Amino acid sequence: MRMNDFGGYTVPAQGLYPFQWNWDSAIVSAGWAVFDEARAWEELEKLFSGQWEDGMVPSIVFHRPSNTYFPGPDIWGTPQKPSKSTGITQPPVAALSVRFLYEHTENPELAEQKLVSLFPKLLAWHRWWYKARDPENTGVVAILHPWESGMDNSPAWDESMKFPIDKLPRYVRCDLNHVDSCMRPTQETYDRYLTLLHRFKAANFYDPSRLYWISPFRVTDLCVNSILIRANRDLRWLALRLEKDDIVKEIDEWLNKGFEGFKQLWDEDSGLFKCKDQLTGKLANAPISAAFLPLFAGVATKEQADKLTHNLERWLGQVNYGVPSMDPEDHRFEPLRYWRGPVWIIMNWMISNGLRHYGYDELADRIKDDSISLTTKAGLREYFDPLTGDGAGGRNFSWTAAMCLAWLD
Ligand code: 9WN
Repeated sequence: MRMNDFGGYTVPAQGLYPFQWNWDSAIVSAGWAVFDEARAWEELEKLFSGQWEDGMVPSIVFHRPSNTYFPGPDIWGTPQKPSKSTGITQPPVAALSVRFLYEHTENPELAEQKLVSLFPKLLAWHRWWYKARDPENTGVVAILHPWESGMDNSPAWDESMKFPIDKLPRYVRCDLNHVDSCMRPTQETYDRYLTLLHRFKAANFYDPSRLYWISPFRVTDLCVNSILIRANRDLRWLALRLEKDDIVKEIDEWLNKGFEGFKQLWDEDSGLFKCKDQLTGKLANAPISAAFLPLFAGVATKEQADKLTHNLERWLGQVNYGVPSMDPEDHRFEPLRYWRGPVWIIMNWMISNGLRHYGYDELADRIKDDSISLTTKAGLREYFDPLTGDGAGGRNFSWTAAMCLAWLD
């Protein structure tokens, strides 16, 4: 963690990801909290220093230049507001972190002060999600770019990513300088990532009131929506601490709408939750590990939870280390390629936490034990092969370190 500390913010991995990433930082702050509380708060403050006026917190804040990642600040070309950043967001984990830090504080006075200053920023971000990404009031929010989900290359986007590729300025990827191409998204996928970026830039520099309507990719993502519901619960808890009754009511409405909204994501045939393409109205035909995150959100019914755990047990029976990011029996399963098979420790934490909440302690323990085995065997890697347990992707990865400190200790 100290090695990846670039001065108030932690890069996910040197070289591969040399800036401040949104949900990485939120998770990393919980790791810092275990041994340096002041630094943990600083991580979140630095992230929110990049918050846009309309409340959005960008997926990456470019505090300092680096030429080891593409696309960097020049390609994004966002207006300086207030730091250089991307023009899209990432899963809203920060409210969970603020609650975690507040509950684990050894310095209540400091925690109170930080809560007072961070709360309005968290609230503005959550309001932004509903205003900019659910203008039709469905109860669930849209992502407009796979990078917003945090699960960039998930098979859940395959159908929705079939829009035509625009003529793009010539570009050179940097990720392949750090990681083998067999683990990363394909060139065609990158061309589509860039097509979206340039279209959003052309829409008056990422104008949030326009992007929802013009994007050829508009999806209800299980990861973002589950985290948002869970973050709403924690924001509500924080609002109660601050005695903000009106805000508690506002959050209750989001939660009630969210419970309703999730109903459309349940696929009874497979016994799994699915992401949904908002433009075609179809559920994505991809059994991915985010299917279990509604347990983390607490929006699955007991019957749904039983079906989910039945599936999860089947998946775990096919691999040596859980939880694979896709059903290992699916023909698209690739144990090493980004979000198409490998295990991520942060996903394991969310799934295991959700299972425990529903009373499936044995399964929750199994996932925790697998996470300990993986990190013990392979180190602090970005993700892991569910068959061999080998580490893959970036090395010395910050959120894996944070998970070891805050969850696997
Ligand atoms: C794009 C930093 C980020 C994570 C994402 C992960 C990966 C970036 C990339 O790395 O995405 O944001 O270039 O592949 O998919 O979840 O936040 O660790």
